[in-house]
Amino acid sequence: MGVFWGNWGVVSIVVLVANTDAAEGSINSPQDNLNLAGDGQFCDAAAQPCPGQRLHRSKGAGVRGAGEGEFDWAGQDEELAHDHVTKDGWDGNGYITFCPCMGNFGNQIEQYLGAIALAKVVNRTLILPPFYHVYHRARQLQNVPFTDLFQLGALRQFHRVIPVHDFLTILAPEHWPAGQRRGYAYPFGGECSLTQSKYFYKDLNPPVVFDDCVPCKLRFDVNFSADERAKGAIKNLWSNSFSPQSHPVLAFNGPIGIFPMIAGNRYLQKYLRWADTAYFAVAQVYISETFGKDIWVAIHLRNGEDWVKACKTDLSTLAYMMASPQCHEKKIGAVTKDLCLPSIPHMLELTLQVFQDVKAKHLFIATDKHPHLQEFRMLLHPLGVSVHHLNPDIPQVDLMILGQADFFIGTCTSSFTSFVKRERDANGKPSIFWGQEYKGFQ
Ligand SMILES: Nc1nc2c(ncn2[C@@H]2O[C@H](COP(=O)(O)OP(=O)(O)O)[C@@H](O)[C@H]2O)c(=O)[nH]1
Ligand SMILES: *[C@@H]1O[C@H](CO)[C@@H](O)[C@H](O)[C@H]1NC(C)=O
Ligand SMILES: *[C@@H]1O[C@H](CO)[C@@H](O)[C@H](O)[C@H]1NC(C)=O
Ligand SMILES: [Mg+2]
Repeated sequence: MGVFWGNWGVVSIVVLVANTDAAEGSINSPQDNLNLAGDGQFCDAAAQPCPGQRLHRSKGAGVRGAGEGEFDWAGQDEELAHDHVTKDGWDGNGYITFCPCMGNFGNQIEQYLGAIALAKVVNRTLILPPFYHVYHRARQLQNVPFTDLFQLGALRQFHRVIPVHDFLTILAPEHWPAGQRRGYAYPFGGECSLTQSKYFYKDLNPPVVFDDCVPCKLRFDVNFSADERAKGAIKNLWSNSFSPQSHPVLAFNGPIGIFPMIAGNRYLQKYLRWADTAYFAVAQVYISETFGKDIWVAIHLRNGEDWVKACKTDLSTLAYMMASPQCHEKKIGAVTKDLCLPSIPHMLELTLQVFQDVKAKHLFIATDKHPHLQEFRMLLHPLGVSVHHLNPDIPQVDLMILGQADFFIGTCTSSFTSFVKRERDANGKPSIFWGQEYKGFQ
């Protein structure tokens, strides 16, 4: 069934953390192994498109996931991968879109997955909004198109989607003309305001101006693993309130999926496949040059100032915190300090247990702030294990790498970790979390 927004105490923590995320863009940790800093080859701050520069590689050339996931998307089905939308291709069942404008990348992806689930159930085409922002070493990238990071065709295996730019340039002029555009808002605090969306949609290309604002009271998410009857009830409620005839385009001013996302929708991650970009190539080259055919363990350390502050909350009163439902049941007292911000002794102890067990040759450390290289090297060099840290130009490269490790240790409360965990689950790769007793990777 749908889950209503509730538990305002927890929601307000999420908002607090999302706001402080803005300060964490600069990643100052030292580099190791591969020097990408200032390398204009991958992302020239002055040039477009960025970061989604395409590689012109031959069909099926070693794209991630080949033979691992449920489908091998490499170079398949050009029909699905490209837009052949014409102005006659209007979907009579209507469209839905949103602004993924809460929090950072991990949060935005969860909002995206919630939106994908809802679009599927209400059977409207999802207009794919750009990511609100993506951090880059040189500058913050605003409104990064979905297709700069992910494959269109993979998502189309699940549902009808269209990039917002195509929608606005091909379909909107005739079917959703200026002067008839309504924005939709969840009534936070009872107000229907388009301030936020005006800001967001005005930055689209072409920009969207709304003439009207419609409050939406259907404040719940779809649980994709729920039964068809429950999903049918949601569909009916939505179609009765917003028929495609009178509400052809539901353009929301904010996220339409809750955070943290509903567990039943996590598997939808398998339809998010990294696009074949220069960034993806950086990750692949790094992996093959650093690890070769050896077994390697990857860890995610979330420890920037915003995180340290968030984890100072009185955890004992919370049933869950931020992304923590990914690693435990929601119950009071379940969030411990080591789940949120693991201590160095705990991290070293768990890492040692893992290396004694899995006999890997390398450790890869991804972090928003402190990689603790010295500590991990002192621990692992005696075992003949080498320790690596990349500090890439954009955090997505770390995600690409973390997803492919043989073993992964993540931060339970972090949605950056959640991305990795969901992707690894989809590919049958094992993961564990800091702050939990080590019981092996089975
Ligand atoms: N490069 C890099 N950046 C990270 C890492 N962990 C966190 N970040 C940055 O910090 C942000 C954290 O925000 P978010 O993705 O919403 O995840 P959450 O705050 O941990 O739930 C990320 O989007 C990145 O910009 C990491 O391991 N590597
Ligand atoms: C969903 O929408 C598509 C496209 O408009 C349509 O072809 C299909 O019949 C719809 N499915 C249902 C179950 O209504
Ligand atoms: C989602 O649906 C499944 C199957 O009906 C159920 O087991 C699960 O508890 C639901 N989860 C949520 C968060 O509603
Ligand atoms: Mg965040």
